[in-house]
Amino acid sequence: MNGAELLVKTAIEAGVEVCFANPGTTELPIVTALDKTPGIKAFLGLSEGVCTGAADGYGRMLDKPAMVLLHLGPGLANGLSNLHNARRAKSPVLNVVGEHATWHRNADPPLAMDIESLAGTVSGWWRTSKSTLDISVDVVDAVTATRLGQVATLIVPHDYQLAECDVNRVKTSGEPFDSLDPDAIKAVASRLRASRKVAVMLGGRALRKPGLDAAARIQKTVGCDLFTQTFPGYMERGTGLPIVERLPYFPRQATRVISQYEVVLFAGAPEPVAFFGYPGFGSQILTDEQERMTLCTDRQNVVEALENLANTVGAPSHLAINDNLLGRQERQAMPEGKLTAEKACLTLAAVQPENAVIIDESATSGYLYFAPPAGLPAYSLMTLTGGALGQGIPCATGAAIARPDRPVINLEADGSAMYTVQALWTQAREGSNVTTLICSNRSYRILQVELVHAGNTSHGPNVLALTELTRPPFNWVKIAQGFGVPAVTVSTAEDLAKELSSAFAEPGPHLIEMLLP
Ligand SMILES: Cc1ncc(C[n+]2csc(CCOP(=O)(O)OP(=O)(O)O)c2C)c(N)n1
Ligand SMILES: [Mg+2]
Repeated sequence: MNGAELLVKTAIEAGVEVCFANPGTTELPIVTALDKTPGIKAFLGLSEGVCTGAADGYGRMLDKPAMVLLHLGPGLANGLSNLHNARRAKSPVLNVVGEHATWHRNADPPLAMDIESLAGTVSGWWRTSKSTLDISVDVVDAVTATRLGQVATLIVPHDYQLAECDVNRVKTSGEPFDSLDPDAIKAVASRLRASRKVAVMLGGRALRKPGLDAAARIQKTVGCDLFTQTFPGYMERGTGLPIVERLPYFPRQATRVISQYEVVLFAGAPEPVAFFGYPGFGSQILTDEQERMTLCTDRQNVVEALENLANTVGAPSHLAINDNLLGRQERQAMPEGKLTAEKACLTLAAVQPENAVIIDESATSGYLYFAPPAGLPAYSLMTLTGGALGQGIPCATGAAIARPDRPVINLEADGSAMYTVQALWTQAREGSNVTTLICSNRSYRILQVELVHAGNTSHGPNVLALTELTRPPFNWVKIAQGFGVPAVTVSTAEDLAKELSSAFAEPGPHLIEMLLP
C-alpha cells in the first residue's frame, strides 16, 4: 500500500462515499488509489467551485462529509468561495489538497503557493501531513473535525502519497463533541420560565427534524417563538414540522422583528449582524437592552442540548400531529398570466412535489418564496449562507448525488448562475434529478436596488455596464443544451406549471428559464 491508498482506505472506513474532484499531477496517486481501493465514487467538477459547492450540498443533505480533491494552491483558491459558504452553513466537508513533493517545494516551482494560509480562511481544522505513516491519523482527525460541522483541509505532499508504507490498521474515528453542562442548561431553563417574551434562534443541526421537534416541545411549554437567521444552511419545513420564522434581510426590518423579545436564546446560531455596514445603522440587530443567552458551544451537540432543555422545562414528549405550532398543508392557489418574481415563487409553491429539496440562490426574485409555502408538503431548504455567489448549481448537484430519490429544485438568479454554470454538465453526466429555475431578470438587480437605497437613482453608463446582463442577453436554452441539459423558456405562470410538472415526471436534469420583468 502507498500513502494515497492509505488515505483512501482510511476515508472509506471513516464513512466517506463520494469525492468531488478536479485533480492534477500532485493528486494523481490519490486518483489511482480511488480505483485500487474501491468504496468512494468520484465525480468530476469542471471548476473547483463546482467541486466545493457540490461537497457543501452533499454535506448539508446528509450531515456527513464528501471528500473534495483539489490541485495545489491554485485549485484550492478557485474553490474557496464555496468553501466559505460551506463554513457559514456549518457543513461537514473533507477537503484534500495535493502539495508538491517535500524535496521539490523549496525550488519554488510555478504552481507553489501558501496552501495552509488559503486553507485557514475557510477551514475549522487544517494540517499538512508530516509523513506517509501519519496520513491515516490525519484523515481520521480531519473527518472527526468535519463532524462538528466544519470544513477540514488535509494537505498531502506528492512524495508521501507515492511512498510505500505497511500500515494495515487504519485509525478509527473519535467522539467529536464536548459533553454538555447540565448546570448551564438548568440556568437557561429557569430564565426561560421567568421571562415574558423569548425568541429562540436556531441554526446548524438544530434546523433538522430532531432539533426542530425539541425546539417545538420547548415552545409548547414556555411559549417562545422560533427563528432562523436570514440564510439557513439546511432546514426542514412544511407539513408536520415546527413553524420557524426567518429574520428579514434588511437590518431595520430585522431589528423591528427581533427587538420585541426580552430574551434571545441562541441554539446553534450566532448572534445576527447586519449583512453590510450601512451608514447610520450599526452592526448589531438586537438592541443593547435585550438579554442574550447561548445554549451551547459550537463544540457541543445542539440537538442533545435542545432535548435536554425540553426535558428540563418539563415539556411533553412530543406534540400532537394537529398542534397549531406545526405546519399544516394548504395548497397555494395557482397564479395566472405573465410571470413576475412573485408569481414564479407561488407557482413553484403550488406544484412542488412531496419531499422536495429547494436550493435557493435566487437573490431578489425568490425572496418571496419563504413566506407563502408554510402550508407546503414537507421539504428541505438550503440557502446562500455566506453570500458568495456561485453556490446554487453546484450545491444542487451535490444534494442530488446525496439523495437521488428526492426531487431537487434550484431556484437560481441569472447572474449568480453564471459563476459556476458548468456544474450543469456534472448534472447531465450523472443524470441528477435537478430542476434549475433560472430567474432571468437580465441584471444584477440587487445591486441596482442597493444603489437606489444609497441615493444613486440616475444610473450612468458605467453603472449600467456593471449591473445589466444584456448586450447580449444569455441564451439559457443553448447554454443548458450545450452542457447536455434539456431546457425551455417560459413567460407565463401556466407554462411554468406545465414545464415544472414534466421536469418532475422525467428523470435527469432540466433547466427552465423564467422570463421576469
Ligand atoms: C463571489 C461574489 N461576487 C460578487 C458578489 C456581489 N454581488 C452580490 S449580488 C450580485 C448580483 C446578483 O445578481 P443576480 O444573481 O442576477 O440576482 P438578482 O440581484 O438579479 O436577483 C453581485 C454581483 C457576491 N456576493 N459574491
Ligand atoms: Mg439577475
